[in-house]
Amino acid sequence: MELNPLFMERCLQLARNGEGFTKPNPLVGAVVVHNGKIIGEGFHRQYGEAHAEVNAIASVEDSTLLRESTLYVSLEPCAHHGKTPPCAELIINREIPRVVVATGDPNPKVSGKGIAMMRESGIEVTLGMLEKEARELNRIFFVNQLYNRPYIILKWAQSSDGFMDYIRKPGDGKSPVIISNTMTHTIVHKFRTQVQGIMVGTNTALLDNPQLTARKWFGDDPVRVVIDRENKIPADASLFDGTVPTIVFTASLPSATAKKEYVKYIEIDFTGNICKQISDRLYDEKIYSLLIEGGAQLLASFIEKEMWDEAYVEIAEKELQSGVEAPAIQGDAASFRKYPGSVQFHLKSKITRNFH
Ligand code: AOF
Ligand code: ZN
Repeated sequence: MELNPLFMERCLQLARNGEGFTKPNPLVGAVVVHNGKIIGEGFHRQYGEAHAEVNAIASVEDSTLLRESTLYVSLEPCAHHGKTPPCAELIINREIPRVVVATGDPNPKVSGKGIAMMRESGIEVTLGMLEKEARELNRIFFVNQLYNRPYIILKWAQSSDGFMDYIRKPGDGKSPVIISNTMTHTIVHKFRTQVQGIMVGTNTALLDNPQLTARKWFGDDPVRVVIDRENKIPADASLFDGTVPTIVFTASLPSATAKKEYVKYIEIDFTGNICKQISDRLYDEKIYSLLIEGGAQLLASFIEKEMWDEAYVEIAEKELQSGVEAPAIQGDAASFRKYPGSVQFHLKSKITRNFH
């Protein structure tokens, strides 16, 4: 029986339909192939709901054909009783004779056990088809499972000559330079739905009074995270409006009366490595992916500590000639996307690196 990578490509395509909804669980797609034709498809739609394999198997109209079919799936079928029963067990019970898997599951509860269970039952298992693509798709999940830390994405927009904004001070009434256009702005909101946390530094919170919500896309808003060493962000700031939970990293907890509803205060030691403390504490809070949107100083700290996985840098064609310098990143742009219809701006996306 010849195996066809196009079927695995279809799995990855299906998996992407879950983008924004499965976090912190992986994006997974599966297809059932009979005599070279797809007779069933499924993907993981929503955190806590049925896994891809379950949906694909359930979608097959004539279930007797399962005994002569091949199941393609983009992640090793699970072997554990989690929110759902083990998929490897389902595959065995439905007597599917062949399974093709893109990549092993890094989750220690599964890791190799799903493959072993199926092989022990006599199923012919092929592992590693489009493995690189499948791991790339679930890079957040892999980093979480392998290194027990959040996946960190840096994001900023800059002029062609490397400035993020004019120099502004709280209270001086100057508006920020608008670098993003409508399209890239919307894309950023889409990114926001794909992460669990979004962070800015104190200056950005004071100067821009951001909401940090994904209101221009559909999906969940990430938890907002802000650094406020001296608790000087005012109570009426948008970050404290209660529409979305907010975490504040501070040097000392505010008095009970100054504490705001919907806000969780976490004390850290500002004389130490704050990036590491933030990463560790957010992971404890089950925030497994973090988008850092500025300002320059906070981004530079994470770059300096080499604590980032990916950077989205939007580069405008116009020059500013002076202002707040954008952080400098050593490394290559893995790809460079120019959006059609975007006359002035490029989104240089994305620079990736290995950080363990
Ligand atoms: C998913 N969707 O399609 C597959 C997953 O808590 P549970 O029961 O949903 O189990 C989550 C784990 O199951 C997850 O960490 C991963 O190891 C494995 N596979 N998860 O959410 C899927 N195939
Ligand atoms: Zn499963």
